[in-house]
Amino acid sequence: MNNASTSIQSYPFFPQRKGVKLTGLWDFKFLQDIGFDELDITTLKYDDRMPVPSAFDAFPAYNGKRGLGIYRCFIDIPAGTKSLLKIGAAAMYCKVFVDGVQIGEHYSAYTPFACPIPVSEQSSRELVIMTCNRFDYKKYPLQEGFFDFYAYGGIFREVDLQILPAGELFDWVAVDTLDYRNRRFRVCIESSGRQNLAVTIDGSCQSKFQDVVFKNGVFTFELELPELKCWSPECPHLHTLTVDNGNDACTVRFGIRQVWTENGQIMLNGKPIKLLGFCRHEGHPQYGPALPYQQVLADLQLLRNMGCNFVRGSHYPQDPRFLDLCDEFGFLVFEESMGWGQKVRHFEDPDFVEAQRKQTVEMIRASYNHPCIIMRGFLNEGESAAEASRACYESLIQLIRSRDPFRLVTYASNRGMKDLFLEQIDVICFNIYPGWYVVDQDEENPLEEIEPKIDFYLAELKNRGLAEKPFIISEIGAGAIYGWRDSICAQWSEEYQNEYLKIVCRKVVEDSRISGVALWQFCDCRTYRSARALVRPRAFNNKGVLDEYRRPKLACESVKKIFRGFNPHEDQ
Ligand code: ADA
Repeated sequence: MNNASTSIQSYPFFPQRKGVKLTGLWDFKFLQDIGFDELDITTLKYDDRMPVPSAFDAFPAYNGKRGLGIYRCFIDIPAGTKSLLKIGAAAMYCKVFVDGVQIGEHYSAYTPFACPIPVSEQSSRELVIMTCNRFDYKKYPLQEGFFDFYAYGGIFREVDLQILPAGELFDWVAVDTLDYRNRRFRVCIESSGRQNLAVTIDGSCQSKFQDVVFKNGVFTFELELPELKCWSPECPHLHTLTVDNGNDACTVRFGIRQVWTENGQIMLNGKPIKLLGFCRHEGHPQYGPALPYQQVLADLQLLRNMGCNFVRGSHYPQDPRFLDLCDEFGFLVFEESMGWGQKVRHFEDPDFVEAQRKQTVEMIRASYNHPCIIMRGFLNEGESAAEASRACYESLIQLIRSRDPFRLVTYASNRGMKDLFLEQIDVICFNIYPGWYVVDQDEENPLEEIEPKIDFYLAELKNRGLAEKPFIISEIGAGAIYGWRDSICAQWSEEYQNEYLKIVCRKVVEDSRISGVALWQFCDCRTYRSARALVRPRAFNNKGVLDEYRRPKLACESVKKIFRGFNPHEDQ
């Protein structure tokens, strides 16, 4: 890790704005029987307290309950001043009220949003965030009960209050590497108006930026600073850029790195990389997805210890604190939007497509400057073998390419060679479970299925003319119940999972046609409360190499040995 780049500040950061993190205990009320649009919050009596951030239904009093989780606190905003509320994630959907008046609503569990707070002559203001964890496709089509991970509710991520200075403000700052060799990069600044800009990189004032263009509320200019260091997994150098108009300022952190594909490989700053890692859900039995910072850090330490350089954030955008740490530790990330096994009926529904597009834009804007993110994906295991899905898939591919042209685009497919849209993406990602979900249930040695199946896909992709695209196994794994040891190495034993993952990991590191793997999965996660759990003992997805408390199963050591033994840059 590169000490010079580490920081306790999270980004973007607005040094001129007075701000408060609204973390801490809020008043709380849970209501099971009342509708999301029926409640009059002005008469509500709060009878409990709940921390922010939190998943309220991870707490014993509300475990497994579905309804409204209403959080309230009082905030101080100087009279007559403009302010902005930034909400990291409020799940599954929410309404925001200040002094009893609705100021915003949001329908996406894991993406951030902002609400301007109306100016008032009163300085003490009542802030209420009403979350709802009830499935309601009409309101919130992005998340449904058939998804194989538990849908929690609450304010999962931090809430920030920013007091805004009068005058022109910065909305968003983006930095893109144009050429890593001479450290040339482009800066785009969304601003509420044209002003003179001062630009600082790593604390030194820059005078060499020229040709500033201001068009449609966006400043654009390029900088070339050969003295800057590049970002890579081995040396994750990070830099800060501050823009200042004398009134407002914004600091972002970025890395100089370029990613592209060439001859079936993923290239990072001109070197081929093999991605070795896991799919990771944000979850813990005690906290749900609102993980304490300590746990986020511990997860990354565990991944690093297993020799991983890659994480797939399944199946929704991950916590920005996690992404900040991935930047600092040098992890490579596949970020994906919320999606799981959606069908043609979804893709034919314009409201669904619109909700997908909206969350995609929110995801991209939130994580744009993280060098760790090298690819973006969407619609995990959607019905990508049907012609009727084409319009939705194409619309999301184009949207990502237009909003984030410097990253790779993909989606995790479980349709194998029947998938219709592989030609349109940069990296082929297949979720496959040979040797676990077997075709022949009488087969006594299902582990023997694994390698031939992977070879089959590689050969078929080549026949289809897709060998030029990097191939990643975006999911593969086997369930193991923690502590269940078995001398005949039967399914659900730690032994079976261990043997399974040894075969997979060896194959991935040895076969140059495979650009990477995201093993399914990092740790066990809570899933269905319905009879769907009949294939999920304990109602957990047990394919973690750690259990839900991060206790290691047998396979951890084997994965570690194989991943750590592999050094992709050894002979270069
Ligand atoms: C799918 C899905 C995962 C998980 C996995 C499994 O591939 O993408 O979320 O459900 O299957 O364990 O079967």
